[in-house]
This record gives sequence, C-alpha cells and structure tokens, in this order.
Amino acid sequence: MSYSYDDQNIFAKILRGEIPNDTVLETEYSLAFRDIRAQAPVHVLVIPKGAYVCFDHFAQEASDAEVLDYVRAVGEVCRMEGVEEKGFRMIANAGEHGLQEVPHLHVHILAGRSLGRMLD
Ligand code: DGP
Repeated sequence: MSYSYDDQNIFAKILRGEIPNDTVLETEYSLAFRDIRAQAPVHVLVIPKGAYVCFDHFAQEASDAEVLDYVRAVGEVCRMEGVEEKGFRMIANAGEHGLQEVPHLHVHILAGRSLGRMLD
C-alpha cells in the first residue's frame, strides 16, 4: 500500500511550530507531547518528525536511525513519566476502522489510573 501524507494535519502544524504543544521530550527524529484531550493522568503522544501516516508507512520508508530514535523516544517517555511501576497502555490507532483522527503516526502512552479491559 502506498500512502499520501496530508501536511495540513494538526501534528504537522505542531512540528512546524504553528500550534503550541506541551513537549515532554524532543529528540533528533521524534517529539513527545501531552494529549490535549487527556484520557488519563498521563497521556502522552509520541510522533516521528518525519511525514508518516501510520506504522506501516513508517516501517516501509523511515531510515534505521529514525526507527531507532522513535523506539528509544517511546521508552524514554515511559521512564520519564514513571509509568513502568504501576503499568501503562500504548495505543496506535490506524485508519478508518482504527478511528485514527490525526493522519500522522502517533503512539498514545496512557497511565496513572486503571485503564479497564479493552479486549475480551
Ligand atoms: P487518534 O484518534 O489516535 O488519531 O488521536 C489523536 C489524538 O490527538 C487525540 O487523543 C487528541 C489529540 N489531539 C488532537 N489535536 C491536538 C492538538 O492540537 N494538540 C494536542 N496536544 N493533541 C491533540
């Protein structure tokens, strides 16, 4: 599948500095910031700086350096937010059925309360 990236999406605007954000971590290729509609005491979004719609797009086209940076950024945010002790959830919504609202790859990191069971 090939992907086309909409550079007017809200996270592209955040990356260009057109919209403010509450940054948690910035690395060479990744940015982590707090979700504006937090669903838990900790709700951080981690995005690659590159123009990728979803994980498949990222896996196909990102450089090894970008992938490594992104994985490490996710881990670093978990450490910084102290989520490992009580546990947390990572979610990446994709596409129409996944109800992905913003078409720029992002992982949600949710923690700080019991999150309920998602799958039976
Ligand atoms: P998703 O459904 O996985 O595409 O979630 C997109 C998330 O992005 C949603 O939880 C709300 C968040 N969001 C939308 N607009 C903004 C914004 O302008 N700033 C921040 N920080 N988060 C936003």
